[in-house]
Amino acid sequence: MKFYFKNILMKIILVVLTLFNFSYTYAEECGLVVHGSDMMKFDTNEIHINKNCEKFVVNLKHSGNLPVNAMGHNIVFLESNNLQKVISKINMSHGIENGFMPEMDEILFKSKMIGGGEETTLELDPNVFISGKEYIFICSFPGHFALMKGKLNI
Ligand SMILES: [Cu+2]
Repeated sequence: MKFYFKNILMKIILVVLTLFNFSYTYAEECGLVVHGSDMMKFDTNEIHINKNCEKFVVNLKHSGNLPVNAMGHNIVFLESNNLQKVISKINMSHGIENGFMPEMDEILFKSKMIGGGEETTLELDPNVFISGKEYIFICSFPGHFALMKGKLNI
């Protein structure tokens, strides 16, 4: 009888530990905070997207002070092969609310463009990314992609 209770207690402890570990891992891997700065830089050049996540949430924060029309940042996800095509379409005439880009199938996900002190979130569906293909993220403010880009690790 004593052994029986000990066994149950051990099982409960294991379940609690597993649940705690699971939620911790989930929180760690299904979202990420990316900072953009007045120096026209992202604070990361690689984002790991866990395909096991139902959704992946990118929280973009602008840690600078400059306004959106001078140093706006967004985060745009696309296939590496489409980079030239997408950046060739970046133009002030498309407006800040559209990230200075026209509607394009090549743009997989695009956040709002923000200025200093602001933040925005973008939900990605990890299923959109196909293993084996190469993907990148950029800021589509005209001229920023030269410095503000990084790759995805799927
Ligand atoms: Cu930018």
